[in-house]
This record gives sequence, C-alpha cells and structure tokens, in this order.
Amino acid sequence: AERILCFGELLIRLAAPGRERLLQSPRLEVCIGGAEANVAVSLAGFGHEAAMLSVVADNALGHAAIGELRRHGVDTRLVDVAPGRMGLYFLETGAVQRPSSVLYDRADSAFARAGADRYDWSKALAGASWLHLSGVTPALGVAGAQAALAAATAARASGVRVCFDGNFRAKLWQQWGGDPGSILRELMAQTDLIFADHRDIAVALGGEIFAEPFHASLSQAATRAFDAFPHLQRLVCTQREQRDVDHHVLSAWSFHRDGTRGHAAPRELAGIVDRIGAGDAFAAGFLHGLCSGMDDARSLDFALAAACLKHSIPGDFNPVSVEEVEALLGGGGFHVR
Ligand code: KDG
Repeated sequence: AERILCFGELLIRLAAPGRERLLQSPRLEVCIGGAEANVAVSLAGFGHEAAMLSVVADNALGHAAIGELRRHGVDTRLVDVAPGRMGLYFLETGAVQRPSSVLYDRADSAFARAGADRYDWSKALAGASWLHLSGVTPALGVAGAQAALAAATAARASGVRVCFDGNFRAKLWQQWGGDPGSILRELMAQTDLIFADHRDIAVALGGEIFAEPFHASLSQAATRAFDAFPHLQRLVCTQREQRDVDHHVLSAWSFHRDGTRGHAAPRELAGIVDRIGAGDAFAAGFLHGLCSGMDDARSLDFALAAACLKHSIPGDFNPVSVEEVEALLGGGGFHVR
C-alpha cells in the first residue's frame, strides 16, 4: 500500500433532511466533509495508507472531525488542533423546481488562519508517494494560498508526486478577492496530476467554458496544460450532464503527456441520493488505480465507477471497498446506450 498525504480543511456539514428547506424543521443532519478529507476516506477504504494533514479547532467539533476520519481508517496523527473555530457548511438538497444550494460559514476558521509556517512539511511528507490537495485551500485567503503553494513546492522538492483537484469555488474566491487564475496556475506548475472540470480549465487555462464538442475543447486544454506546466503528466477531466435533478450522466477523459488518451463511457445515474463528494470519490478512484499499477484507461473506469457509487450514499464520504467498485464495473450496468 502506498502512503498518500491529503492536505486540506475538515468541515462540518449541516444538511436539511430530505428535500426540506434549511431550518424548515428543527433538525439538521450532521456529518464531516472537506474535499481532501473525502479523498483520504476513500483511499483508506481502498486499502491505502491515507494520512490527513490539517488543523482543526481545539473544541468538541474539531475533535469529533478527527474521530470521524480515524473511524474510517485515515491516519490523523498530522491533524493538529488550534484555538479558533471549525468551518461549517449548510446544505439544502434541491428538487426539480429548485437547485441545491450550499451556504458556507467558515471564514477565519482555525484551518483558514494557518499559514505555510504552521506545518512541518518534511515530517508530513516523509514516506508519502503522493500529496493530494485541491483548489479549495488556496480559495480560503492569503494564508491558505501560501500554505497550498508551500505544500506543493515542498512535495516537489522531496520527490513526492503532487495531485491537484481544481475544485473551483467561486463563492470563496469572491469573499477575499483573490485572483484564482494566477494562483491556480502557480500551483498547477508544481503538479504531476490534475483533476479538472470545465470551470477549472476555464479559470486556469482560459478558453471557452463549453466549446463544443466538449472532448475537443478538453483536448485543446490538455495541450495548453502540458505546454504550461512542466511537471504535469496527466490531466483528468469529468463531465456531468444533468438530465434531471436526480438523473445525471457522468463521463471522464484522461490525457497523458505522452499522447495517450482515455475515455470512460458515460454512466447513467438515476435516483441520486447525494452527489456531494463525487468528484473526490473520482479523484481517489483514479489515484487508487495509479497506486495499484492499473493503466490510465482502467484507472479512469475505476474512478468513474467509484464516483457513481458515491451518488448512492448520503454524506460527503464514499466509504466503499475495491470489491464494491469492481462489482459495479463488472456488472456493466448503468452505461448509456
Ligand atoms: O467536494 C465536496 C466538498 O465540496 C465538500 O466536502 C465541502 O470541502 C468542501 C468545500 O469547500 O466545498
């Protein structure tokens, strides 16, 4: 098993039950999330040594977040506590007539305050083969942007491969007026593997958000990415088509610097229970493939099936086994004809 270090914020999620409006009834469902933590939980479920590097509030909420990760098999020894608050996010699940919505209440969290010098990078990276981080951390503010860049730079300097998920969060960037394009490009320049959707590509690489056909604009984006980022080996992209509120179609492409391309056939998702964290499940699935010696095409199929499974599970995490993903793959169901 390989050791993968995930760096990012642990969040508390408070969701209105079912399809209720927020605070419609005196109940919220609580779980733990955070994009990079979601990846760590998936990787632990796939049998890897997944470690989390983070800072949580030194209070009951922060301790509960650590406990949840540990319960899912994540190595939490590098999660530190600090004075301050946990970041929260409120979720209202949409319906046919109204979209889902996320409300962040996370400004100035213990993690967002922690700057680059809060971490012992060489200790954290020791023994890791990958560092995973995402565009959420630099979106938190100057301290987050510097910490993310320090993490990627330290990993690169010590021979640890860097995996970056774009995870563009417009609301977070707007709150402090950071320039996502230049910061994300600086990060991507340190990266071996990038996961991106059409928004990440538009922000970091420019170009049309949805030039048609989608795969042609993706392949142009990949060419631009390989030109711009010297260490980049792979760009992996997902595409989501929303047929209905709980009926989506997901597909994925991979581009390798050597010119190899992969395409995972579209999968149909009906009766979606919870789509939050699907991108993280996908990233973890692809990393699992690479860490297990699968080729890119196989890793892509595995990742897409893992992301599909996530849609059936409430909460941010995707606690599934390799066997369960393989079963979905082997069943051959869910493909769009
Ligand atoms: O990918 C899932 C994340 O969106 C969720 O866990 C919350 O980390 C989060 C964020 O910043 O949006």
